[in-house]
Amino acid sequence: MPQKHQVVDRRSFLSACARAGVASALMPSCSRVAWGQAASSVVRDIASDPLRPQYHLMPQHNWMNDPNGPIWWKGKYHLFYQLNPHAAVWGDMHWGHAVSADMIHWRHEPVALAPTPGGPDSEGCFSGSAVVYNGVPTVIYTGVQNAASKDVTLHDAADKLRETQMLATAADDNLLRWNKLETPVIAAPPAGMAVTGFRDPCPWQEADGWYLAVGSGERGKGGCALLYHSQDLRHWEYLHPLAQGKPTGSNAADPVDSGDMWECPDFFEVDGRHCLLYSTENKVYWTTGDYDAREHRYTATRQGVLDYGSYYAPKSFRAPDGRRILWGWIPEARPQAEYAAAGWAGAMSLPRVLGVDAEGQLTLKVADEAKTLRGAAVRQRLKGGTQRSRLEHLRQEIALRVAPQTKAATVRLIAEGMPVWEMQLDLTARIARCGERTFSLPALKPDEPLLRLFLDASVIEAFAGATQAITSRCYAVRPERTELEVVLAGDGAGELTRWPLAAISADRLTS
Ligand code: DQQ
Repeated sequence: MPQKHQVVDRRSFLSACARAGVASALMPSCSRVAWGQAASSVVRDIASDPLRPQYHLMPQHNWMNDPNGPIWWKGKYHLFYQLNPHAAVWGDMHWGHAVSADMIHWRHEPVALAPTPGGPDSEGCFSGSAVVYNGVPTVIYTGVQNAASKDVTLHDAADKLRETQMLATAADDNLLRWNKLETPVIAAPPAGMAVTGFRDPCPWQEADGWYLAVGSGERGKGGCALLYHSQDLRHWEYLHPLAQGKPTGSNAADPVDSGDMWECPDFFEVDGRHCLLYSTENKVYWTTGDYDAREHRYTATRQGVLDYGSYYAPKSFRAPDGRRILWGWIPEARPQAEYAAAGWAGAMSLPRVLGVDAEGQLTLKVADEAKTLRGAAVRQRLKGGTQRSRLEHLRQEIALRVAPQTKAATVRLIAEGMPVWEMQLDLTARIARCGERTFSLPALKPDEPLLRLFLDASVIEAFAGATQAITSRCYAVRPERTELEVVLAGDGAGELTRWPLAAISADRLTS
């Protein structure tokens, strides 16, 4: 299979390439930075690139990674994200900004946060979160800067940086202008702790003030999320680890690769249960468990992998109707030279609604807002054997339901006669295989699709039942020459429903 599930090694192409070609950003800390004015030839190439997704949020060009600070404010959804405004490779992190009425159609706004020369975020505004404090949208994020080795908290093959937690407040209700505090609100990790990293703050409010989890790890002890407490978001007291992994004994150059550093902790309550997500080892783990709100201790009782494919660093928020919505970064899985040349890299997943079932299992489902993209449904009755249909374009939602006697199903995308993506579902052993990944299949509720696919050019978000997800990148699909093949074993039967989906912008630049 040409399909590959691979999460980009973010730091292997870190500063060197991004900063080499890029003059350091001389930007006031809270100015509106215009970007996105790429040369028209570049825009033309990007707009006509058949591999570029058409209904997933992406910057108009250049590099995107983690979702940052999703928030509902004054009737609109705001989503920020890690952006390199200068090139389609990781580096010189800014916060890009997009605004939406429905979480599907977006308007790009100017850069929200840019590194301040000479400031604690001079080398980048890393990931963080948004909350409303005293009626003012406020973001807490990680600033990185070069520093003396005693202050360095981010050590990996490419970087030696000091990470501090920074705060900025919105200066207007459109969240276009932000005022940064000049000094960090948390300037160093807990005294005496040999951390493997210190970033990606996640704040929440409780009866006695604000709490904050920071992604970290302790040498010899494993990855963890460090817990802080504050009354005003500006002065923080360290309490203890909110959750602690296990030592791995690894000497990996990047502690994230071995699980010794947890990135992007996300802690929240949903369906009456507490849930902690964190990203490490190129995966996103979910845990559900018990939170002792007096002692502020969290005990995970169940855990799993949130998405088995190209999906990383997710961040959730509470929508005004109470739904817990998760955004995640869909990295590229092709060589850097290819995506750098393409002029765009990274996409935002569709919004996923999270839940926790009675057994403590995390559930996820694409938000119903995505149904607004649907064209007329095409339904096909399936019987045992192979059935193929031609896709008129590469924007499709596909739902496969199978009758109880069906023992196995295979779903394939075929481009120019060759299989380019495949999911095998063994309904007897209750196992799914997709590329190199294998995962268990959940029991289905009556009439629940076995498989739901969202194909968008080179992105395929796939969901098996209510609990399993795998996001693939497939660069071998061809518009108008891609077919969908379903093979049902023996006496299998089922139904395939397919909806062509609309692009979210007329100019193919998701703007
Ligand atoms: N991406 C950010 C970090 C975070 C990582 C930097 C996860 O804040 O740890 O771009 O992808």
